Amino acid sequence: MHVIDSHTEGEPTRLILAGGPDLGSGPLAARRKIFARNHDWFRTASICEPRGSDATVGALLCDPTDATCAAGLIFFNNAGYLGMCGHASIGAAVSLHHLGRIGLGLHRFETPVGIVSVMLTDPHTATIENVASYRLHEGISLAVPGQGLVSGDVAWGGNWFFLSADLPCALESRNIPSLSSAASAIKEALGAQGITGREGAAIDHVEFFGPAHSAGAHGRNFVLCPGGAYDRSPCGTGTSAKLACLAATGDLLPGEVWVQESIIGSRFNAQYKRGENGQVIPSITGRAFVCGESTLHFDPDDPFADGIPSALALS
Ligand code: PYC
Repeated sequence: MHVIDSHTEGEPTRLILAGGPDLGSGPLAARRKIFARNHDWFRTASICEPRGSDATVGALLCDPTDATCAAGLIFFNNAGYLGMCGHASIGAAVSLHHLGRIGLGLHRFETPVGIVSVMLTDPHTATIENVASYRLHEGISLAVPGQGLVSGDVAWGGNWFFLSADLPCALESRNIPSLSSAASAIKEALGAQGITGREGAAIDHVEFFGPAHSAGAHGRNFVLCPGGAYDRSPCGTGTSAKLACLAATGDLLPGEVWVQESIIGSRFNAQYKRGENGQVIPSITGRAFVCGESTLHFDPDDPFADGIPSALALS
């Protein structure tokens, strides 16, 4: 299996170039179902330990069904499958450019939740125009064991998010373990109390937000991804969900720039334009760097050939 690794503002992406499972040529959402049903071992084998890490997001490069798209991408992590992934779309664009497969300029990628466009402005910088994003619920009060009542919004940014400014501790990198366990308790409480996204979809990302630490940024976040890893980047879909909430309250106007800082201090520049039915179309700009290109080996005698699922994904 041939892969290229990059990180986008600190968050790793492994783009699978060749050697993936045959998923047919249907719509990407259908191919993702076939992937999950028949080839899930491939997900853990390619991105979990010992070949990857809990933080690694996989992007399987597929032929798009839409001829205007440069590529199809199916995203996955240590716990399962993602709808869209902002940082990995930026990572994939930079990696495909590094390989000489796409040039600078505008490209379209097909994903299981829709088409996104990517403007590669230099070999490291890309702006994705994400799928339409919106706030579904405002100011939900959630009873969370050990934390009391936590208030937050539910929003779609290509994945489902619960966004809260009720912080269990300061948004500092030294607090990542406490932020992770508080966010994970919130996720469990959402499930237990039947609070979901549209059509009963699980809210599988939790985002805390608060004031920025560095000059020029507008906010800092901490995002817990499904599977228990935190996003090292400001999270493309999480920033999109945040823009949808800011647009809903009138705190950010179309075209105004929102600089989102991550828990490790990396940044995305974000803005939105109005979409249909009160939705917003977010644009997220970030930098990615290629950090490796390799061939993964799968020895039939290796007891961990299919990867070691993360303890959190198992719990
Ligand atoms: O950038 O959208 C994102 C993302 C989702 C999960 C990890 N990163």
